[in-house]
Amino acid sequence: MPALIASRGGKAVRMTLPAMLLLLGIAASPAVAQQHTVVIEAMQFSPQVIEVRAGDTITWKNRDPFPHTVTAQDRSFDSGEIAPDQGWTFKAARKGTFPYVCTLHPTMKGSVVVK
Ligand SMILES: [Cu+2]
Repeated sequence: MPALIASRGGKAVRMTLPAMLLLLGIAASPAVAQQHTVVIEAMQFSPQVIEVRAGDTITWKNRDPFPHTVTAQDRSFDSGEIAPDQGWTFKAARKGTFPYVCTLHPTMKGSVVVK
């Protein structure tokens, strides 16, 4: 059953009820912060590029038998040494693209994209 929800310039906009509920649901629910995981294994960050929304958290988990770091090139975040089987969590607040490296193994590179 179509429902009249708006009238603009004398022209009615009609939507089906399911479409209206979908639209209201999207409008009413603020973006829920999500939790992401980057695995560090075999000297690699996986995924190498992670795309998140501002407010999301990212946890890096070190599965190698030696420490690594997650250090932004602009130093906006720095885990310090993450011991084997340990993790480090960072909340992405600022939008942008943040390349990072492991300072102990500079060939290890990754990137956080915050939208
Ligand atoms: Cu490393």
